Amino acid sequence: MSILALTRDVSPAIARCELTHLERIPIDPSIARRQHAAYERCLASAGCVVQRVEGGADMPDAVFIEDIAVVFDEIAVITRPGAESRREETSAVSEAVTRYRPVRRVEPPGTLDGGDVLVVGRTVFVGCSGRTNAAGLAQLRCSVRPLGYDVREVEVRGCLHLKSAVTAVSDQLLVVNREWIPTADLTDFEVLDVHPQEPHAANVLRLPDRVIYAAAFPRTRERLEARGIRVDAVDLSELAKAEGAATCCSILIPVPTGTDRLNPS
Ligand code: CIR
Repeated sequence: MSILALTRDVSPAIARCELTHLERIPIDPSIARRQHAAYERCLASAGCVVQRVEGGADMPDAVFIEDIAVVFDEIAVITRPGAESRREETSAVSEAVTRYRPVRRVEPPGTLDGGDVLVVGRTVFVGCSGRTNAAGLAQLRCSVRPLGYDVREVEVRGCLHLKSAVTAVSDQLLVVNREWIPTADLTDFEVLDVHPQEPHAANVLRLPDRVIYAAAFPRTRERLEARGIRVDAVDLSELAKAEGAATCCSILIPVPTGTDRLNPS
């Protein structure tokens, strides 16, 4: 198996991104682009095959590709983002994902952002955030319950997405900011708390042998490393001004080795 990592370039218009919990401050697209390229190199050095989805220059948030598709082993679900400004991001991502999975789509009135969906083994946590509504959650459940996934709703408060508050480092261990989600919703899993001075530190991008992690969280990183987890840190500070984090800049798709090129030669 290989892991294909779909990414999307930083738009020159990123400064016009959606913002929910942050004040708008200037974002330098060239710095954001450099950081994004370093993130892609980090994925490649972890063994992922990085493929950029074309287009999106006029879509300020296109780099945050995670929100556009949720990939399972059996199918992919193309979302209907909660922010209307992001809905045109779906067509190119859908075209890329269709090469690797049968696709289902979230239809109106449903809204769902990929950042609100955390898949851990056969458990699917879905955050009810400002971006994901009950209809979106119900549609996702209809798509994956027949495949044997247990879809659990999680209340999200005070942050953008579920994955701002919790991600998985293994099938047993979750990194969590308890201020933003009730841990009672996470039964059956062990919880590692973010450092209190690092509220945004719950977002790790899980790969088979390591996690990719924002360099801004050294204290929580220590906690991860103390658990024996390999952490590859990357500076995502410019993307963080657009409310982006480690998971949101890629869609990971396990594929049989040899089928991991968008344009096989
Ligand atoms: C937005 O508000 O949609 C973007 N500015 C940031 C999206 C970040 N996505 C994610 O964490 N999954």
